[in-house]
Amino acid sequence: MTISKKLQKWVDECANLCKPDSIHWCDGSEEEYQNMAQLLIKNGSAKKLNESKRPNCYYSASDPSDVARVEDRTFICSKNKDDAGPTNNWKDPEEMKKILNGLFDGCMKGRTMYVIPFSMGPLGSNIAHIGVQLTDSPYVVMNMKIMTRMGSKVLDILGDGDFVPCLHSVGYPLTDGKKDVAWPCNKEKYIVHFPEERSIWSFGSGYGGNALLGKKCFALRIASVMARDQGWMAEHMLIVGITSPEGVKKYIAAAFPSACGKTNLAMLTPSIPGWKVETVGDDIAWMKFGEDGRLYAINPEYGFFGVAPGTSMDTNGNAMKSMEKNSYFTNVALTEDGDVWWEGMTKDKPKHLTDWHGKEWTPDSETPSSHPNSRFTAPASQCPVIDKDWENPKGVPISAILFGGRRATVVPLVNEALSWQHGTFLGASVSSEMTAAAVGGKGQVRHDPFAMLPFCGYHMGDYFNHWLNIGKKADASKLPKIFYVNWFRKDENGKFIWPGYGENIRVLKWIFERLDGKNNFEDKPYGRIPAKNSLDISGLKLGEKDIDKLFDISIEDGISEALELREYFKKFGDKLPKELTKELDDLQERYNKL
Ligand code: SAT
Ligand code: MN
Repeated sequence: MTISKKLQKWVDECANLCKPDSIHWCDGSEEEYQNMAQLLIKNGSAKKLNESKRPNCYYSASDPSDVARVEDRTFICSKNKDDAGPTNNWKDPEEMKKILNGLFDGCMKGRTMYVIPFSMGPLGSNIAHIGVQLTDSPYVVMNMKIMTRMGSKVLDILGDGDFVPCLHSVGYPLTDGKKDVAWPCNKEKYIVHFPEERSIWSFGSGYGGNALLGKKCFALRIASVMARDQGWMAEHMLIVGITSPEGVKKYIAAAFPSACGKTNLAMLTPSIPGWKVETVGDDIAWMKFGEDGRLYAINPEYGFFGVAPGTSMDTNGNAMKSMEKNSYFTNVALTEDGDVWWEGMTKDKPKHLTDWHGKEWTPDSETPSSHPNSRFTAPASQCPVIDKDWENPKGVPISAILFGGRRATVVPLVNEALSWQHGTFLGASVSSEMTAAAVGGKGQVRHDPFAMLPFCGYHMGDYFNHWLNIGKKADASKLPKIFYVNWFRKDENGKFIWPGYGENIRVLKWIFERLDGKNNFEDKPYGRIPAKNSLDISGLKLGEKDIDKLFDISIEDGISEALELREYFKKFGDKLPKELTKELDDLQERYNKL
């Protein structure tokens, strides 16, 4: 292991502050992983699942107060408040450091501090970046091993280069003989980013994006700042390769808010013959221009941290197969024979389970057996349809970008942007019903531009501008085409109209044809939709009326949506690019002409 002076100094400083009993440098070995598991099991924090059912798999249940990202405790501490913008919580960095220094002082007493060197992206790729996370949670070490490339090999590549320092503590010191609990955490939580310093401090939570700092904190919030400064893109997008029956392959990236089906789309099993979908990533895309002027994407992650409930052999067989072994399950239910279960996994509910609270559960129970934001952590390499180029250090060339959200009304099944600028406007206009992935507000429609609302590390108005600049500097003919999709349209009885999942290939097929320049579209004020009979619905139990409903937007609804968006855009003040106002004016004019 090569440890640079800079890294050693930072680790020493953090150890002086956090005062752990010992320090462990993670080498990333399997032996180390199993040692962590034993520690957790001994502490009552984890269980090993039945080896013959789910080899090398572990399970934890969190504290009921620590189950999802805490957006109201997440801060972007840029020097100027204006650089964090109206969509982020902000505090002066010096003031925040004072608070954090207080909280972290002695916070690891009685515990071990683990040093986790990790690479976001294939080791040595010039799109990849390195971080080092310090944590007092063995659960985090295990999950980071699945989610990132981690251990001594990363230090060898790092040398004395730059890394993003990520300091994490569950905030539960074992002082004065205090006994540990199964899921240590703290009522007080702070998920803090210092964009100028490019550093992350996270206190009080052990769950998901709050604690696995390579994911949202680094690969999105800090990386979005790096991307702005260096002319690339860090996006909340899945990446898939789609191959047509003729054997032509194109890659697309797609942005959806958390828990809106990115993992399902990334591993889709096509319902129509001849089409193939292969997975590069299911949550985050880092994209840079290649020498040929096209945008290339890598998946900075190494695993999937997917929502469990609703995942089944029917909805996402590839995810189910990805987690057959070497995986970690959090907040799902346990079966009598030592396996896992969650709502929607099988049609028949098991007669008896232990729910995520550790209580007995039967189908008559009034609460679900698994938390709605319960998760599986599984190695991406285990996905049966992982793309052969998923670890290609150069990335894969992107032909289309999709935006989407959960909207019961007003947003059509699919809609093509007229240009990169119009596509940027569509991205900025994304709104979605909130899900269990964040604490609070479930079901409420909220604006979530580019599905980046909780993840943009700087002023969202500047982010819009960064997107426009990418478009200006590129050769337009080589840029991905942009589309907006909505699988979640409901009818007057509140039922989903579109079957979704594997049937979404039908929409991808139309998109594919549009990328090939086929003229099978019709103009609407908001963009281009499939011309009559050009969406392949053969074999679906949908009538023409249903299809019409999927695209139906009345003039009044369209205009009121535009007016509402104009109101929302005011939030960004002078940072709102004039190009977006122009797109809004044009949209309204197109409606007025009808
Ligand atoms: O941020 S998490 O990784 O906990 C999950 C999500 O919001 O996608
Ligand atoms: Mn996500």
